[in-house]
Amino acid sequence: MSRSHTIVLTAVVFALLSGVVSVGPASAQIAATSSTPEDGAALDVPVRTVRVWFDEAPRVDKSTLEITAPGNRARAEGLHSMGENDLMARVVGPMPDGDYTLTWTTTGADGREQTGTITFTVQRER
Ligand SMILES: [Cu+2]
Repeated sequence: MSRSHTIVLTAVVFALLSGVVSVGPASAQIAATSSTPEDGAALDVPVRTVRVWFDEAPRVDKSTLEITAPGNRARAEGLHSMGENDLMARVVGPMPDGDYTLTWTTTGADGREQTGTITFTVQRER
């Protein structure tokens, strides 16, 4: 290996190492801990409210809860927190049987936006 190759390689290794160091444990990112409905839930009734809990207080003004599904007309409205490190919204509109995705976006104390999804199924008994 030539000397110039060695210098470039050293610079790359140093950049990688300093990147790892800057992601230190002090800058923990907000993460979801649980939800209603639970991720993967199979429900036999439509959902009236959705709620997601986090490992720290989410900033409601920098958060969204959105329900999506093929042909979906259900919407999450009235986003708020119940003061338990949570986001909550009521569900309005029809929710026919189907596979739904609840997408949350929020920002924690570190100011960095995080997002995640919870999926659930509605299948009424016949
Ligand atoms: Cu509430």
